[in-house]
Amino acid sequence: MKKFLSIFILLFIVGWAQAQQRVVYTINDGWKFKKGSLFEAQLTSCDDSSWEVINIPHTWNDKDGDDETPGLYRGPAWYRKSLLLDKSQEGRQAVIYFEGANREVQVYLNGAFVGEHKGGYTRFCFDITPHLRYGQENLFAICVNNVHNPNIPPLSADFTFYGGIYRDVYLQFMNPVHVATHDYASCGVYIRTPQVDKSEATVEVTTLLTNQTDRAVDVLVENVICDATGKEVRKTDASVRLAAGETKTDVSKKIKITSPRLWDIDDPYRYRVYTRILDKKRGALLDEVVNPLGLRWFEFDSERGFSLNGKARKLIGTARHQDYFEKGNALRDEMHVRDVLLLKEMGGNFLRVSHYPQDPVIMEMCDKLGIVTSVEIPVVNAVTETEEFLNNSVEMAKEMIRQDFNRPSVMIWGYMNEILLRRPYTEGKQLEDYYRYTEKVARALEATVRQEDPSRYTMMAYHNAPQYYEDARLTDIPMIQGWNLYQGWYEPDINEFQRLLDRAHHTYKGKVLMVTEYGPGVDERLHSYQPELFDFSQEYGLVYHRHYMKEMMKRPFIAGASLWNLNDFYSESRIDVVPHVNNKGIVGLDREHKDSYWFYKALLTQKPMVVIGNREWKARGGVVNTDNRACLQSIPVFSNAEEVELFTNGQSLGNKRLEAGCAFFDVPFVDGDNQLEAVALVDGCRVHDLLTVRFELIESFLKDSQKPFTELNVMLGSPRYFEDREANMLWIPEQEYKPGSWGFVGGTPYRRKTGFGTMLGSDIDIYGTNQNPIFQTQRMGIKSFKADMPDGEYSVYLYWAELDSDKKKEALVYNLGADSEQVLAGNRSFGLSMNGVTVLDDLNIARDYGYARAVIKKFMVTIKNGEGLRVDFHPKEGETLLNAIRIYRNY
Ligand code: GCB
Repeated sequence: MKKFLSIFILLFIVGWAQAQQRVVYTINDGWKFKKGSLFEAQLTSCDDSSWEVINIPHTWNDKDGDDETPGLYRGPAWYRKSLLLDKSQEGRQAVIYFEGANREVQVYLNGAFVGEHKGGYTRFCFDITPHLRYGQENLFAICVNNVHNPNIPPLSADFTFYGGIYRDVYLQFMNPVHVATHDYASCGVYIRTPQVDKSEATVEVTTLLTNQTDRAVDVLVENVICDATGKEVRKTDASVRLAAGETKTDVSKKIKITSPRLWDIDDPYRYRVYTRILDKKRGALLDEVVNPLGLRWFEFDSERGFSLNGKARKLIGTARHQDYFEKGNALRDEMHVRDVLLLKEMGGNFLRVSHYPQDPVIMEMCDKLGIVTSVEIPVVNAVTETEEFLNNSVEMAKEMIRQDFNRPSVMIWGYMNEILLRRPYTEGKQLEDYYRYTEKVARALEATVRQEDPSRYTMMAYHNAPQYYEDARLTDIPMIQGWNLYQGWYEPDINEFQRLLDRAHHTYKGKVLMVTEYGPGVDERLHSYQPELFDFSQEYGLVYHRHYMKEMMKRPFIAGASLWNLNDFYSESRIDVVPHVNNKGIVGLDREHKDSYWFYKALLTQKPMVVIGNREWKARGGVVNTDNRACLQSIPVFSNAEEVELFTNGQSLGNKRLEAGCAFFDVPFVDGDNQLEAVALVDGCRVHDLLTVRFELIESFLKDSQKPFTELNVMLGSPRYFEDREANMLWIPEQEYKPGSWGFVGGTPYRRKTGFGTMLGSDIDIYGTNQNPIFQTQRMGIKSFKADMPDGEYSVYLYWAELDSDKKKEALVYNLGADSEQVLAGNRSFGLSMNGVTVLDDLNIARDYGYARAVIKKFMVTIKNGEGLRVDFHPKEGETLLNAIRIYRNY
């Protein structure tokens, strides 16, 4: 009987205690959604039966902005959800909590206004206790607006401003006496570690307590530090009296932990701090909040760089945008998690969480995996000279800091990125005033950050216009200068990069320097054996990254670097090879690994590895260029070994020494499957990698081939290979015609003029296709294209786009210094004949199809009498042109 009684008492206590725990769950699913500013959509009477049904995370812009319907919807939209809440939580404090919604939000519950929030990247929450009806349906109606608001940063940026509730939404229920949730949506607990070393750490916990009842309560505030296994290590408690309705701060006694296990990059050990509020008299648990505790000390030094727990570490990692292929920014937690895992697997130890605070799971993962972070607010490109802009920016900084205050991974708070990139004035008093206001915002933000959190460093990221920043007096304000550098991309001379680093080191004595951005655009589908600036090839990507890494590693004063960017991301205003996408990721929008990812992995990871590059080049091929009917093409192999051996179809191609993680092998590819195997020895551990490359051998002489002619796809004016992944077909570079073979006669490749010379092809968006690279290069003034293929029935496709407009293209602001100067097109017209027969007399692409539109004409051609194909171009006005040709044998 006694036993039963004690079990009963125990069950009662456990049950009762559990009832007092916070209840937190998402309400993401099955919302009604409609765009527009809808009249009285907050009222129950509004009929939403015809609205779309969506799940959160959600953005309404994920499908916007293709060629035919350019632009993206920026305006208001409504979300509605009717939710029956049972009575289990009745009498408790109820909160609706948003992890992020872009960018102005108003929340209504059962018709009543609950609250509003400005800013698209920080978390926010509202007390909904007075409006909830338990045991009944409750109507949540949320208006979200992503329209431009000059007082809410960012004003402009190289990323898409997706509208929507794009991160999780929760309901939270708690005892009316609880750890406060209303302090900028923080967790209400702030953990400080004023002193940490190997032998001892001091911890101090500040808790914001609130009593939402109408009577005074006496509570006990407990902070229990547990180790990673959950074992209690230290505990403090204090009695606090809270008057009715009072919110009060409790600062714990200093808690000492001897011989602490430190949080480090290689051993990110986390203690846990349980902050509990107990009813003083009855001992009942009223509320409990748990936080990670990482014990570490760190320093940034202007000469020696970064050190963690007394050990010098170079921070090398990436920046990251929260995008995914065709999903915009509305990602599931698991997809965020995957990105941090990618960074860790690569051996990265630093994440620039840019250009805005991101999903809490990102921060959680960085804590867990030992990745040092810098987090920043999205004050990007420009400021508005208003108090409201300044105040909103300061509020965002407070939100960011309080929300991620307890993260051991966070070591830097950032607050401005390239703030003078889009100066609205270029000279005179207006510019001077603008500079003074920008300085005022910077100083206010710096002061806010330092006051909120003196334990971390502050950072601002500049673009390569130091004079602007000096004139605006911004170079001295933050503790760390971050430089976003693109020499060898937006600027021609890659060697200017290291000169700039040395200049900055010399000029800004005493300032900590980081390279907060650097990176070339790389389209996974493009390859080139003559890589050059702005060609978007995987190969130029490697040239660029190898150069930057070599120079940064040589310089201890560079505390760290975050390459731009972990992943490709959407940017509405950007036109490169993939319209509206910034291709500077080392993984693609779908997380496909580009060669540069493997390069970093080989350089950074400690785990033995070898990887054959060009892994994703599935439609691969090339023209026979050896005596024994093979095509010699270079392949990169990445490894952290000293040497690597590569085999092709069982034959060794010999050993090569790896230089900074890479070795290049000339592989004689044969037609069909080629089995490649790379073998290396790393610290006594044998690693190997296998890759089967299906290769399409293209005959040099088309008639007497051992392989009957089937097709030929050639891009004119281009040394690049392009994979059309939709059709699994390969485009190869042009060549000059030789009898028996194929190629162009006459003309020159199109190169656009830029501020510092000419560049391959065009960088404009081509309408009506998503195969931009085929249309962005061309041969101007071409006389003929000849192919000596056997007799038969063929489809011959000719590809064109008019790249020269008579309107000067608006320079893309991110093409820093590389603005195209468009030549006036005039009225280009030419005739076309095939094997002497005129097929077109007056082809004027601009007149008939418009500027920058993909034009493909398919001609049915019979080749007979062994004469091969000859396409002749007859100029009438201006120069002739051809972008690409596809010859396909029907029979
Ligand atoms: C920058 C910006 C970043 C851009 C990047 C680029 O300097 O800070 O937002 O995306 O350049 O790719 O041009």
